[in-house]
Amino acid sequence: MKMKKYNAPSIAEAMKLIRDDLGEDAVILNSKVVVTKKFLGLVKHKSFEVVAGVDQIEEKPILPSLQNVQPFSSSYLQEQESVLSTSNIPNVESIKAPQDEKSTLPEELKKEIADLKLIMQSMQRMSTKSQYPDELLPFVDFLKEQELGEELITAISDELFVHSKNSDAKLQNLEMQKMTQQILKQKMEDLPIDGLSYEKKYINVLGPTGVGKTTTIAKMAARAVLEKKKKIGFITTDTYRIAAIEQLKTYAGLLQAPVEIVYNANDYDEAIKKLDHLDLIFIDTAGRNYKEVKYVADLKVLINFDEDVESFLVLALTSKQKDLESVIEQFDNFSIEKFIFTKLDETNSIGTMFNLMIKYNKGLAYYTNGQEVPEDMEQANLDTLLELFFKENVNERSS
Ligand SMILES: Nc1nc2c(ncn2[C@@H]2O[C@H](COP(=O)(O)OP(=O)(O)OP(=O)(O)O)[C@@H](O)[C@H]2O)c(=O)[nH]1
Ligand SMILES: [Mg+2]
Repeated sequence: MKMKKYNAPSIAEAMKLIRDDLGEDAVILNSKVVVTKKFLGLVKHKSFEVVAGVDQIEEKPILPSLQNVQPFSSSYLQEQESVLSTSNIPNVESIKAPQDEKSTLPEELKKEIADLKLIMQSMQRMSTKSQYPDELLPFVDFLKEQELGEELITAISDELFVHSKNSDAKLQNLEMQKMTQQILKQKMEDLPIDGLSYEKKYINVLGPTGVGKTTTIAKMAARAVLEKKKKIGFITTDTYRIAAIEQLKTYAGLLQAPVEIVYNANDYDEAIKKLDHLDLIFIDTAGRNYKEVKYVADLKVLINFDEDVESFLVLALTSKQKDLESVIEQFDNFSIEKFIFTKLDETNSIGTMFNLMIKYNKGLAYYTNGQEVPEDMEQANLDTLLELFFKENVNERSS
């Protein structure tokens, strides 16, 4: 058996090196994580060392004698070249049988081409799927269904792979869950994950149209009054729609709290003075298309973002991750420490929460799971979030 040692930053990359070097019949004999330290041990670099081997077999020519074979026409070759150049992994289905050579090709060669096509199809399947052992694949698929980001999935799968190679027993689902939770925990443990700090007087709630800003403010305000016995008030800058003001006034009425409506920066200063005697002031903002740069700039002029303000960006989990990323980037220069995710009850996959928090280094204050005020909201907690990730259905998640 021919044996070789490979070193790569991820298992996927190591597998590629092995396949390229030793071929598809190579087997993994051993693997381990290697941590190297640089700069007096301050910087740690992780890589994977994989030992692979392959039985050496006598090479036999695959194709029969090609003496009588006519070459393919240059137009056919050009056509196939353009198919291959459009993607890294060629789509085998798109490689057509040569039309004009049909009559001149010997039967034997036609059969060889058909066989080659089958081999390529199976290689294509292998290259996309089986870089991990079979026992890991359903779990990797689950992570994908949860819409966890590709980088996170690779990091998790690599660790599981190394663990499975180094243990005699088959990895059980529960064990894989625990390891995944541990990996995500390591990546998130420095993020601020909890509810309102109750240390700042002003609470700004920002975000795109219809995500649940006003409803979430009502939920937070109700809890501040009922659970923390705080004296609260509201300011709304959403003066574009009568219904929006009425919506906030209804909630304020139930909590017997004052509401100030603010049209410009002067009104804002007045409102602040009027509500100065209160413990907490919740500021509701207009839902506007976040792509309107002017709206985001106007917000900055109107609302105070000084040190006595806690600002939250509200994002609905029913939106596409790419769109949520644009929103986050649009609000980049507002000092937002924590997200609030809404409409968890309307989705089955919550990987997006983890992706965004890790990518943008932001914490989480609450996630909401329904329209009822104040009950349909959970204060964020890292361990609960990690448990939630593996709960099977939305009803359990909403409890
Ligand atoms: N299913 C579900 N619906 C929610 C949730 N939170 C809010 N909603 C609903 O979403 C709709 C919009 O909520 P609002 O609170 O008015 O949203 P908004 O961000 O203030 O909207 P604009 O002020 O128009 O930008 C309402 O019908 C809410 O009841 C939630 O967690 N789950
Ligand atoms: Mg609103």
